[in-house]
Amino acid sequence: MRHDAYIAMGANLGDREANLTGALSAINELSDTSIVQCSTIIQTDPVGPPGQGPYLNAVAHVRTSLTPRELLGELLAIEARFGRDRSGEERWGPRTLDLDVLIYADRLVDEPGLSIPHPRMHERAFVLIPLAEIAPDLEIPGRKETPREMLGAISH
Ligand code: PH2
Ligand code: MG
Ligand code: MG
Repeated sequence: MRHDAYIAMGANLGDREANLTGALSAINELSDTSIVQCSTIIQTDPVGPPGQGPYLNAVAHVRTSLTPRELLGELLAIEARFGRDRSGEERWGPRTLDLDVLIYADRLVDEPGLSIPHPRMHERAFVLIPLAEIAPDLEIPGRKETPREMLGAISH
C-alpha cells in the first residue's frame, strides 16, 4: 500500500540547486516511490552555527510503499551520493544535502534516529514556508495545527 509522506530538502554547499533537483530525481527512482509534487525552491538564512552560507530549501510530497525506516535509509544513501559526509559534521552545520522525513501518513514514530512528525518542523520557516505552499491544510498526526497555522505562529 502506498502512503503519503513529506520530505524536507536543504542544501548550502556545492551546487545547491543541482543537489536538490538531483535528489528529487533520485527519490522518484526509488522502488515503489514517486514524487507527487514539489514546492518552489526558496533561499533561506542559515539556522545554526555562524559562518555558513544561505540554504536552498524545498519540500516534496511523495507516495511510497517503503516503510518509514526504509525511506530514511534510502534518503541517507542519496545524501551520501550527493557528497554528504557525516563524519566530523557539526550539528546544524553546512551540508551538500539534507533530506528529512517530516510526515509519514498518520504515523507517529519515535525511535533512535527517526522521529516523525519531525520534532522541530513547527518552529522552522525554512520547512513551513514550502510545506504550507503545497499542503496548507494538512492534518499532522499528533499536532493540533495545520502548516498554515504553524507558519502564522512564527515570525518570519
Ligand atoms: N538545516 C539544518 C540547520 N539549519 N537552516 C536553513 N535555513 N535550512 C536548513 O535546511 C537547515 C538550516 C539542519 O538540517
Ligand atoms: Mg535537517
Ligand atoms: Mg537531516
